[in-house]
Amino acid sequence: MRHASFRRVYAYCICSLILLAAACHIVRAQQNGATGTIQGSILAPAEDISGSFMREKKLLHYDSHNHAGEPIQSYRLAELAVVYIEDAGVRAPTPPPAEHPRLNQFQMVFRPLVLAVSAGTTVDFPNNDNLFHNVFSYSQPKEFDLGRYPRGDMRSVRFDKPGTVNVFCDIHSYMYATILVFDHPYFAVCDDDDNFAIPAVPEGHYTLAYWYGRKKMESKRITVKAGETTTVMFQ
Ligand SMILES: [Cu+2]
Repeated sequence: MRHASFRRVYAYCICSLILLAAACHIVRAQQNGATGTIQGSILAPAEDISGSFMREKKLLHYDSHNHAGEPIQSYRLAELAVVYIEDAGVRAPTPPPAEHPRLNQFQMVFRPLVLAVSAGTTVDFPNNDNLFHNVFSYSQPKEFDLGRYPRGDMRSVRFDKPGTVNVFCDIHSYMYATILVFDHPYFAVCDDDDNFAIPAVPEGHYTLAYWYGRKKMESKRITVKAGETTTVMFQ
């Protein structure tokens, strides 16, 4: 019995030392400027998620409430795809952006569909539709309910804890978006040419994940070396 318990303590100590060594390595790499770049591209799924989603849900409600004749905007890739390191291993908080990122309510959907922010960032939720919307979340990193508010109003939420926050509207049950909150700066939104770049990543081994639309699609083990560029393709 005592022997088994000793083994558990021994294993715990070894694991702690490994994690500590990894964290120290990243901090040292940051201090030394021993960083590399991750860059690459994604191949968006053949299914047009934004097109099918909008046809299925939004058109039912859009015409009677909104700007007559205005074409419905599909999501751009930058509103759908985020690439990020899952296991940065140590907190590397970054100052929140001077300008609050926005999760718009426009044409009966949240835009973007996925929003990536650093912990400590305040996100604005403007209502740009000709009817009331609501914004709420029951997710563990941040529970909130902004109530119902009309066109032209905007409410804000600060996200301090890292994690995945699922956001809904209690009036339109299909309205949904995801806010990914990170306690490190190693994430990037894909541009409209399918490319992404994450600069100044401390050298080391990581898991790089790719989120598209409503879910994580794929993750890959990668190695970042100082002064080098690691190229990653997701499809
Ligand atoms: Cu709504």
